Amino acid sequence: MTALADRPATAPIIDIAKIRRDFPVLNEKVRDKKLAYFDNGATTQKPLTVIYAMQRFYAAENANIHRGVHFLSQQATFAYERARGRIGQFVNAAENAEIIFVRGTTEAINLVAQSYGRRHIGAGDEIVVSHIEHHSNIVPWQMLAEEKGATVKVAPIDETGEFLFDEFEKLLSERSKIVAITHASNSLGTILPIKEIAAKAHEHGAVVVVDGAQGVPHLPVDVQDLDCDFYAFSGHKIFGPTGVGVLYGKKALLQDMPPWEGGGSMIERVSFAGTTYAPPPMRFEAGTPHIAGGIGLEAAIDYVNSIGRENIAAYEKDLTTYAHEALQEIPGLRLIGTARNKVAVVSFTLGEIHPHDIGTILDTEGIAVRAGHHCAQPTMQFFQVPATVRASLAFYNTRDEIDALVRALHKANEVFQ
Ligand code: C6P
Repeated sequence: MTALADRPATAPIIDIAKIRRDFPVLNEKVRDKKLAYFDNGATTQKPLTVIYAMQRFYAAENANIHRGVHFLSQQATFAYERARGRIGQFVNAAENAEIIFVRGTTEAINLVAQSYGRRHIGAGDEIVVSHIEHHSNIVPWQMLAEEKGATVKVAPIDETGEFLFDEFEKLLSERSKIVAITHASNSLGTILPIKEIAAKAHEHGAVVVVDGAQGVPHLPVDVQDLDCDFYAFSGHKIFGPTGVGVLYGKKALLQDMPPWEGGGSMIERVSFAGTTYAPPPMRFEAGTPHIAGGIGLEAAIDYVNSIGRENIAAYEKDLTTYAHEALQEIPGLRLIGTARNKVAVVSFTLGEIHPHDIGTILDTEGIAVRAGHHCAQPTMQFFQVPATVRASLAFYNTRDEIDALVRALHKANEVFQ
């Protein structure tokens, strides 16, 4: 289709054919066409190792955890806690107790807002977010601010979607108590300089909450190096199951935080005279958790490690550049989000065609994208568009699939001419 297809790959070789065999859904046909799955920002596909790990748990090892003396319960507890440890290593937490299992990024951020936030935020305090946050990293802070009489400040971006560090710095003062910031934007792909943001926020005494939903699937993450106070991510966006996610928190902060949900597992001792709470992480894990989910997430992390996070980042960078260059050839196509440092997210509009119509045409070609506001309405407002088409890539996507996308977009142009 395009001369770009002849461009030599500069990224380190990863064995795409093998990788694609590991993800059965990628070999499905959709609408009688070869599936090209570009909706990885919404959720990623699962490798067989994840599917088998969860199947094995339910078929041979299923039991509740932390409460049984019988063999299966002890095995399940061991597996779940081993998963916690593996996740801790993956993000380089100092201790396993800094890893809290939650349902996903949304729950992780709400946990911080409701527990840390309600204890530490008061009238007149300020919470700083960026203009390109997902609603999950805006609304919990607005709810907290409304309850406490605090204010949410917004760090601006430029017309490429780049985070304006100097402008962010100007917003900070002794009133800043929380900086809640995304590692990478889900609608534009912009990567934010978390380490520098955290250092600056700490100079002003603010704690730093990172929404890592779109960071961890694409970038190596070292929470100690970033020196963030909290880091949240979702299992299903990193090739693991839905319904399980992670909140990393610095131990000293977690120890000082009250529980936000009450129930079994999170207590030390309960009586009608009063209840005492377990230390972290159990203090924040009331009730029976998604045990198979934790085990599946461990398998996903092992899978990602087996490919290598540096290899993934390099391969995806090459593929994203290829996609940008190929898409720019299409008449009327406007890329939304062209920051220098991006994860594999390519957002665009095409002439006056509504993104939903484009999404529908692409679907008839077996191409799965997301068309909409991506739960980032303030970002859409900034670019003065109601919605975009978003192709969010993963390491199993290929240049051939990008070529198929380009062909389908030419077709959309013809249909709507
Ligand atoms: N973004 C997307 O299509 P949950 O739903 O809790 O797993 O993740 C929420 C979330 C938080 N932050 C960012 C940056 C995200 O991208 C998401 C989820 C999906 O972009 C669904 S809206």
